Amino acid sequence: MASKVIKGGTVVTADLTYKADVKIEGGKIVEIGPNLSGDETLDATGCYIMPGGIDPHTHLEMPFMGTYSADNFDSGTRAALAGGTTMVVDFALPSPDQSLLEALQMWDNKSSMAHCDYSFHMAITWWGEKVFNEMETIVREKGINTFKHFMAYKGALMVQDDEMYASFKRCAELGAMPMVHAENGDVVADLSAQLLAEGNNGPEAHAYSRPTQVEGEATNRAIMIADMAGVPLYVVHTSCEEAHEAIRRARQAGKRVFGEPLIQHLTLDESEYSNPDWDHAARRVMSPPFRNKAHQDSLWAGLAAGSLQVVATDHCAFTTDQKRFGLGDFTKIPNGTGGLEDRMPMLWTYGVNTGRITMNEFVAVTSTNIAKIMNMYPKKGAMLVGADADLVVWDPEKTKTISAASQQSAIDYNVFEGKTVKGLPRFTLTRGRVALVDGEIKPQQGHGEFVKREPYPAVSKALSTWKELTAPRKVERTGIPATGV
Ligand code: DUC
Ligand code: ZN
Ligand code: ZN
Ligand code: ZN
Repeated sequence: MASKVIKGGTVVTADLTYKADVKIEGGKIVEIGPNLSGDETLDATGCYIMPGGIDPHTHLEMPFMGTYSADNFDSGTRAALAGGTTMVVDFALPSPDQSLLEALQMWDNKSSMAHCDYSFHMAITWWGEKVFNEMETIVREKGINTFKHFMAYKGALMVQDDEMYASFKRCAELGAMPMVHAENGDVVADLSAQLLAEGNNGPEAHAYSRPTQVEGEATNRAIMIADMAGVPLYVVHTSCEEAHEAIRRARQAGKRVFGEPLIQHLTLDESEYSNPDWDHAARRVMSPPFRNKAHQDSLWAGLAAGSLQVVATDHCAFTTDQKRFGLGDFTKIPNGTGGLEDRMPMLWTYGVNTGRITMNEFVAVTSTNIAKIMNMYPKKGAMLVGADADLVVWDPEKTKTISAASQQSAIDYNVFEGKTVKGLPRFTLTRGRVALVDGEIKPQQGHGEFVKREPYPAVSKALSTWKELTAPRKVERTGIPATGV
């Protein structure tokens, strides 16, 4: 088998920085040490050799708000590799009443185009005996151990508290982890209607309809429900201090709760929505919306302190034409922004180069922590012999100005347009295959493989049946006081 050696660089892991070469064979790391040789050499002089990024939160070719997100597993995973990300975890999203297994089949079909490895979370978009039963197959046979719940998008994806509690309990039995999109969907619906009635229909009203209290309340509610169900909880796109505070408090009390800021919320703020150009503002409409600087500071502090563990993108890209579905009514602007290609360079530029986080913390929050939380470590996220050779050779001196004109994503703009980043991949390797050389993508559709993720041993409980779950609990009393005398 032909071998490769990445030579002359500095290895950076979540906890160590040291000079070493890295040897790869059969798609795996086979040796790490000084003076290695192999059939092919990749020059890493002046570079850092790090585990490739993992984006735990993408929506590729997802049916949503009357359309499909514009990046599919082809353009989406090319974008990932161009920015040093070597794996994505995408959300399989059943439509109302669609079975989980049918939705999974759709995602299986779409993902055959992937250029890098991928896994899935399963969304719980409705609740019933069929979903309850299928969850077992999803976890035990399909290798998916995370279930997403939308607390917003009333009338579409939103689940009620009783459904969420039942689903969380089912997760506990199966050794799976629930995830939540934490926004109070009832309040959002009410505020949206009020804003529209007042004639406030532009993209800025999207942000007014989703204040930080909406997110703080839902985050806290989900944490308490998870605690009662006896499961850990993963809170996606944590964007504000109120939500961060709830996560911090829970962790301090010994609850296993994880928080995931997005690179967009860390680096872009609410002033984007007051741009006089409708397209500019609408292109940045996502949920939760961008916040003010004080909330950004809270998120950065959380990454440094460890109260927030992960940086993701929620990559859900729509073209300008798609965004214009919401001209005259902000509630019809498809929610979502891109970021897959820019997450790592933006986080390096605004995090490492500014001293907010260290290089080792960068590896932790873009890769290693994610692999551990999603139960795929050390196959992924590790610089260890035997781990998959998903690697990035990072040139800290390389710069570029982000522009839609040169991106892999299929959309016609970039929310980071014009920002100059310093720190970019020289090489990106996916299971030993070189997929990026100095900014040039070497695509191979279908190279990506599905990564199975096992249940979490820490939470498995005895399985119940639907009947047991729904049966009222009754106490047999021996003493009943007499009445009427
Ligand atoms: N938020 C978005 O902005 N897009 C996709 C789904 C979501 O929760
Ligand atoms: Zn969401
Ligand atoms: Zn603009
Ligand atoms: Zn999302």
